[in-house]
Amino acid sequence: MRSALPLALVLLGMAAAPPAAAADGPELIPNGSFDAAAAPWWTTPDMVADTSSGSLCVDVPGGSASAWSSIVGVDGVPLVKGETYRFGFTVSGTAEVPIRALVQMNTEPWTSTSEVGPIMQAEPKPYEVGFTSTMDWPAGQVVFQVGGAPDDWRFCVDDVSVHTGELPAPFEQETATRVRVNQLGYLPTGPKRASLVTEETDALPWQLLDASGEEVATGATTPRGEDRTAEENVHLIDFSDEDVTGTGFTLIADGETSHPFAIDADLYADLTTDALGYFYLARSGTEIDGDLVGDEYARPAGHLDVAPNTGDTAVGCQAPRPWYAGWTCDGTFDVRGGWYDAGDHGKYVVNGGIAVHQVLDTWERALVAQGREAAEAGPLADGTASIPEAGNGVPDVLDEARWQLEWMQRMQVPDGEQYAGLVFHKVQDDGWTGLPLAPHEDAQARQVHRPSTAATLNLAAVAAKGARLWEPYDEEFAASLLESARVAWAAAAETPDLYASALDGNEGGGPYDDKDVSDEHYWAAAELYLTTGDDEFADAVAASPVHTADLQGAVAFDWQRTAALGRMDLALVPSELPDREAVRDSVVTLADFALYQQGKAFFGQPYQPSDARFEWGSNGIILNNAVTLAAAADLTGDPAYRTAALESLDYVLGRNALDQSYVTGYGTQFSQNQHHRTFAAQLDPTLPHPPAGTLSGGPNSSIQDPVAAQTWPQGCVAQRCYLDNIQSWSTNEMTINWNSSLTWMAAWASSDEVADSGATFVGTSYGVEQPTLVWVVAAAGVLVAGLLAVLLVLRRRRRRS
Ligand code: 9MR
Repeated sequence: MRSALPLALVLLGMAAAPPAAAADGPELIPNGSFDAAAAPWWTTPDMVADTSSGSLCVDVPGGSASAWSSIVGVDGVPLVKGETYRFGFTVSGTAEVPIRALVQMNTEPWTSTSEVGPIMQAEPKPYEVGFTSTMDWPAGQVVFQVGGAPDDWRFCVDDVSVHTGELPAPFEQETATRVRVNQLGYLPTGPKRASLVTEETDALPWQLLDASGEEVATGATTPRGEDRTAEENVHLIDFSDEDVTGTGFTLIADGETSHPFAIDADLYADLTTDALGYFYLARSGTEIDGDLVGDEYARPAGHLDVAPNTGDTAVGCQAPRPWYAGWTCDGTFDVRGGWYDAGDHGKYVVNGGIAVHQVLDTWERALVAQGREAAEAGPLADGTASIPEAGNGVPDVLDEARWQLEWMQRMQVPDGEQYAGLVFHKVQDDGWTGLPLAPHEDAQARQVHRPSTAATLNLAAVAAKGARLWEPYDEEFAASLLESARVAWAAAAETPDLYASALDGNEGGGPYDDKDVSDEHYWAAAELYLTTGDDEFADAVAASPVHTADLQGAVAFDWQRTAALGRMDLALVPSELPDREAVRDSVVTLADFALYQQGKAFFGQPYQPSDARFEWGSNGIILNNAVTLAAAADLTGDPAYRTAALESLDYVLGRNALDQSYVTGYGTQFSQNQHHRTFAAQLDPTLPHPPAGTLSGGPNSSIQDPVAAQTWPQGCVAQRCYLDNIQSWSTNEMTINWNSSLTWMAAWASSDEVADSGATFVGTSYGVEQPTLVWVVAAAGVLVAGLLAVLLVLRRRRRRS
C-alpha cells in the first residue's frame, strides 16, 4: 500500500449511513452478530472461525492465488428479483488488504447482485450499501472473499445484515452552483460556453452580468441531455458572440449564479508560467531557492546522499525479485537529478520521457508557429521563468528540460555492465514512505530497477528531440544527447523485449509497466529521423506498422501509448518525410476523434469513453486529447479545431460535474490538497499547499486508494470519482506528465496566434522560415522571368538588326 499513515481523514461519506427506512423487512442473515458462536457461518478449509472476541475472526494465510481462495460465508439468504435491499457489515483487519463482500448465488456461476470492495484497517469500520436484486434466487449467500494477500493477516467481521428496505443515497460532493463555467474565464475571440445542470428539459433564459451587476447579454439555453460521465441533465449556454472584455462576469440561469470569470486575451499567460514553474519545484538533487519561488517552497536538495538520504549519487540495484528472476547487479550508479515523478520520491524514465517531451515540445511548437526569432522574444523567452538558469541566453523551458534530460542520460547503463546502453526503468525508495516527508528527509534505501526496453526507447526519443532543440544553444550538450539517443536505439534493437513488470509497483514506487513497445520504438525512430535525417531512421519510421496505424481512441496518448507523440512531430517538424501529407492527415483524423468525443460530452471535455468510465489521470488525458485538437488547428488552420481545443480547457478549469477547477490557484473553487509529501498543508498547516498552476490527476472511476474506495464502496459516476483529499492518491495526485500537458496547452492558448486574433497558423516548418522560403522562391522566379524577358528582347533586337 502507498502509505503507512493511519487513514484519519478517511471518513468523508460512506460511514454515515442513513437511518433505516420504515419499510425495512425482517433480518435475513442468521447469527450476523456472532453471539452464539459461528454457526451457521462457514469458512474455506484453510481457516478456522474464532468468535471468542464477539466478532467472527479468521487468520488468513498469505500467498494464496486469489481473493476467493479464502472465504467466510453464510448460506440461505433469499433474493427476489427487483426487490431493494440493504447490505451492512463491520470489518477490520491487521493489514491494508482489499477484500470483496458479496451477495451472490450459492453455486456456479456464482453470479453476484451486490459487491462492496473495502480495504481493511485496524479500526472496525461499518459499511452499509443498497442494491436491487438482479435475480430470483431463494438460496443466496453472503461471502467475504479475503484471500490473495502476500502475507498472513487476521480478518474480523461483525454485525452482518441483509434486509429489504429503501436504497441509501450514495455520497455526493457539494457544489456551489449549477451554472458551470471556466472559472478562470474565456478568450475574447474564443468559444464562450457554460454548462447548466438542471432537471428542466425545455430551454431556459440566461443572463450575462458584468462585475457591477449590469446585464450585458441575454439568451436561451440549448438542452443537450444527459452527460453519461456525470449522469446529469445538461443545457448549454453559449455566449461566444458577446464582444466584451473585463473581469468579474457572472452567468445567471435557472435561479443560479455562476462563479465569476474574466474575458481576457491574456487569460492563459500566468498559467503558462505557473504550470512550467511546477517543474523547478519537482527537481531532485538541488536546493530549491526561496528567492526564486518564495520561502514557503524553499527546501534543501533531496537525494544527494546527505543523511538521512541514502541516494542518489551511488545507488545499488534492486534486490532479486521473483518477477525479475535472473537479474542481479552489483554496481552502484550516479542517478542524481531529474524531477520527482509526483507525490512520491520515485524517478521513473517511462513517464519522465513523455513529461520532458511535452516540455521540450512547448518550445518546439513555438518554433513551428513563430520561428526562432519571435519565439525567443515571446512569452517563452529566456528570463521569463523563476529558475536559476534564467538569463543564461537559453529559453528557460529548454533549461528546465535539460535538468530531466541529463538525469535520463545518467540512467543509461554504462559500458561494461550487463545491459549496457539500455536504461534503468526507475530509481525509487525501497518501500512506501508516509506523508508528509520532504525529499531531503527520506531515509529509505534507494535502488535502480532492472532496465527496460520502454525506458530505453523513451531516452532515445527525448534525447533526439532535445538534441535538435539544444543545438543552437549548446552544441556539445546537443551532441551528447544525440549520442545517448543513438546508443539507446542500438541497445533497444539488441534487446527489444525487456519489459517492466506490473508486479514491480507495490514496493515504494509505481510500475509504469508496458508490454507493447512498438509505439515507443516508432516515437524514437521519428525523433531520431527528424533530428538526423538519416536513412536508417527514415526506414525505421516507414517500416513501423505504427506509422500508418489508426490511432483513434478514447485516449489519444499518454505515458504508455506514445505513438501520437511521434506522429504529431512528423507532421509538424520540418523534414523531407516522403509521406508527410498522409501523416499530417492522420493527425487531423486523430483530432477528429477528440472532436467526436467532445460532441458527446456536455461539459466541453473531449473525453467520453464508450463505457463512461474515466481512467486514472483523466485530466491529463483530457488535456492530451486537447493537444491533438491544437495540433490539428496548427496544421489546418480550421477554426473548429482551435475552438474545440480551447473549450477543452473549460472542463479542467471548472466547467464540470463537480464545479471544480482542477488547477491550484486558478478559479474560485480549486484543488489544493493533491497527494504530495511536501505540499502537504492538509496534514500539517506549517507546510504549503501545492503551488499555483498544479494540476490534479482528477476523477478516476477505479478509485484504487482507500479513502476514495471507502467513500464509494459500490463505485461512483466517472466525473464524480474525485476527492480533494491528500490521501486520495488515485484521484488527486499531481505528476510531471499531467503538468506537462497543462504547460503545453496553456502555452498554446496564450500564444499570440491563438489568443489574440483568433487566426490559426498552418504549420509546415519552423515558423517564418517557410514564408521566407516562399519569398526566396518567388523572388528567384521573378528574377529568372526578368532575365528571360531581357534575353528575349535582346534576341529580338539582334534578329531585327
Ligand atoms: O499515472 C499512472 C496511471 O496511469 C497508472 O494507472 C497508475 C498505476 O500503475 O500509476 C499512475 O502513476 C503513478 C505512479 O505509478 C507513481 N507515481 C505517481 C503516479 C500518479 O499517480
